[in-house]
Amino acid sequence: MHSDPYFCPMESTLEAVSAQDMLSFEAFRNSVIADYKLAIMSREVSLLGRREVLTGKAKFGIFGDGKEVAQIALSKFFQKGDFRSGYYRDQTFMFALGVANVEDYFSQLYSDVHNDPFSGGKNMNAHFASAFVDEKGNWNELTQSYNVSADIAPTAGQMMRGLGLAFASNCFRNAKNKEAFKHLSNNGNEVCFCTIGDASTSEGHFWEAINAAGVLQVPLAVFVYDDGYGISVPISLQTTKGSISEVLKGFQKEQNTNGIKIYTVKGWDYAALCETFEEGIRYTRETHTPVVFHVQELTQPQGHSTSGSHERYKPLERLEWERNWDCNKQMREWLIANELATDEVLQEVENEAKQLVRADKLAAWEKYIAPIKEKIKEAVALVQEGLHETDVHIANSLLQELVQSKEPLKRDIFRTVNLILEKIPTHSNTAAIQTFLAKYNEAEAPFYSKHLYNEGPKSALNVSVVEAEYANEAQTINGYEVLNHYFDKLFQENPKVYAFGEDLGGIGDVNQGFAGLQNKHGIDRIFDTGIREQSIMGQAHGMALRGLRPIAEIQYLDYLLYGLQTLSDDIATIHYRSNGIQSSPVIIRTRGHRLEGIFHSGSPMGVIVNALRGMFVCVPRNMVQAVGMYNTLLKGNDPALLIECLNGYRLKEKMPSNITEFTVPLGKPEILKAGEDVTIVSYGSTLRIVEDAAARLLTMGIDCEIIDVQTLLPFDINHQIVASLKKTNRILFVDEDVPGGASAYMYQQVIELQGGYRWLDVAARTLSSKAHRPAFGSDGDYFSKPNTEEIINIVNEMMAE
Ligand SMILES: Cc1ncc(C[n+]2csc(CCOP(=O)(O)OP(=O)(O)O)c2C)c(N)n1
Ligand SMILES: [Mg+2]
Repeated sequence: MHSDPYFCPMESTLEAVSAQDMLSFEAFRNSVIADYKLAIMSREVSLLGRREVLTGKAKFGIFGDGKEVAQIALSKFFQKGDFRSGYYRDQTFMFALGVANVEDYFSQLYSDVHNDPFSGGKNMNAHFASAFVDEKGNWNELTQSYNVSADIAPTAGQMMRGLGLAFASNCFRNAKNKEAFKHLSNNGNEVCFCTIGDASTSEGHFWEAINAAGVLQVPLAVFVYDDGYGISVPISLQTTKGSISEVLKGFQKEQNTNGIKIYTVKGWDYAALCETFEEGIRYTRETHTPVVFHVQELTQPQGHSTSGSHERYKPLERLEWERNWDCNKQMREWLIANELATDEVLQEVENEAKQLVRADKLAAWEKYIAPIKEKIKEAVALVQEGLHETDVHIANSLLQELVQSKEPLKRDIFRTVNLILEKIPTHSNTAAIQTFLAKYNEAEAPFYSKHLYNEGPKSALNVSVVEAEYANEAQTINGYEVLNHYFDKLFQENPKVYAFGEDLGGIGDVNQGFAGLQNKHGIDRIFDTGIREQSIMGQAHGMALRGLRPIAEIQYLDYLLYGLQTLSDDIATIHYRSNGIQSSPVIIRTRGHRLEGIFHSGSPMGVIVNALRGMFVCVPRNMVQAVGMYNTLLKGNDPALLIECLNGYRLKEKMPSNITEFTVPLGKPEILKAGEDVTIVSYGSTLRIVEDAAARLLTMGIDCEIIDVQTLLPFDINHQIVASLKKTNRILFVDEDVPGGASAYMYQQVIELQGGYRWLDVAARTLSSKAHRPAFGSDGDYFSKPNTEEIINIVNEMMAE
């Protein structure tokens, strides 16, 4: 403890305070008052933000009131190059860093697609992001910026990403070739600041991340904002012993153990917050020991969000306590008690802060609403032009509402104008009005859809095709050996690539793709993890966001469900929800479709293609195709899942000579066997059953065309399958998912999207596994999964129809 009551460590304060100034009491006082002013500004943002929602200018609002002082304190120790993985309460933190300003904040609240710098109007308010990549998809100099990974709403999801962002610092600190990473890291000194609410620590994600951080020893600083509630549910129903710091004690690092360091601090105590954070952040930055700050006694002056009122569930005494222990009120009293400012000075500061916020809020609203009002004027002029006298009343009564609305939406323009055209079908200006609507739609709609995938030079779809080459004496080897040779060469050539997962390091994965490679390329690049799929996904995600190229394993496809939340909510949406300023090119490697029994033979591809829009889903039939897809993916910036066939590791394949260069294009099916009578569409390990059936059908005089779709996302970009259907007029989709799973997805793509229905002579069919999971043993497989006889029967039926 420092004896000087005014002491607040300011080494890394964001305000440029010179060393000399530091010594002066005046400078110290000014900076503390500036902090108070920021706290007041941020509070005003919360108060006005709520009002904007309640008066109809925005749809929903969630604010950071009651957490201002702690965030100002922690932001002092956030350095350039550091990362944040946080949640919706962090507005003051973001204002303090300058990552957000008040105008930006309100632009996002208004879901302004043109001016919300964090998500382009896609994410709810208070979901922040800073740019990690430039427009071409190249990584920025992240050592020079305050880095904020794009927020998600699912509580505790940020823990997974935070673990990964922190873990990347370990990768950089241990990297042999530091020169290659100069723009991404300063020797791994970067800390990841991870904020989370007290109630969200009830999620498994929190515990999985804390345990992994304790094992891995990463520079992760977790701030638990404890305001005693998760919406209406009190901490007594959330946390054992009602205290996260108490219950974490077993994780406490001791001499000669790993673990985490735990701090507790009151969220209204400015001086203690500064001191505690300074010590803890310095410690984790230097030692890479994770730290948890339990920030206690925080409040929610306006309750949880605009969706409700906390008077409904907080006892009167609690509400009274919250008023007295409001951090801004406490800071004000502290300033006066320590003679750092008088009441008059603070009133002036408060007035000025409030005025600034009002002006910026207004500016954001004007920016948002002016172009919409402009369009309304245009629409009104077009409707009134050439309007027949008898129709004036109809048109005006509809236009009036639009013109008088204080918060008109774009959709109101479309609705009103279309209604007018419906009611006045003889309007002489109909053509011009329709052109206006079409153009407006064309201009606006893309803002709501773009950036699901990379579109520019870093799109894997733009990677040029390099055919596999084979030397005359090319070896024929096992599929797993193809992978092993490939990974060996890949790790020699590309220092950004890392691989990890359960049983991947020491034994080189359960099918030996990495056998012997840890010894060769180092335990820092090829390594084992605990059994914790969700945080393996998060680990990969954080590394990828920081410019590395992780290949992370899910040991068997069935266990992807454990990692699905991070994949679906976070990784698959990051490019979209950050409006293209962040990318996470993870490659999730797994193996599946056919092994044994209920939990090792799953092929939940319908779940996957529906959950992972925003990722690529590759389903190669053999390991050479898999390698070609890995090569393609490594050239792009989008995340991908690649499923190797469990029944393919011991099949013999010829080894290409240009193993790290050849590419397999995504979204381009391959015709494995040309035929005239029936098109059979499938992928992955099922193709071997299809090929077996086709050979037997040929002896019966039925000539099948077999198409391997190769990737489910994207799916047959050039519509090659419908071209086959035009020839055969019969089509069967076969896979190992449940009925109505990915086979239904393929059916929809070809029959509806590609217009395949026009070429059908007989009803299109799907053949999948049974609805239950595959039973154990080879007969369990035969009676659960599609088998050769079933395919033969269906095809015969189709031929006879
Ligand atoms: C996975 C998930 N479950 C539920 C919700 C709905 N929800 C949003 S915030 C919240 C309470 C969170 O409380 P806490 O973590 O204490 O944060 P606070 O809002 O109090 O700062 C809940 C239940 C959600 N967003 N995500
Ligand atoms: Mg809470």
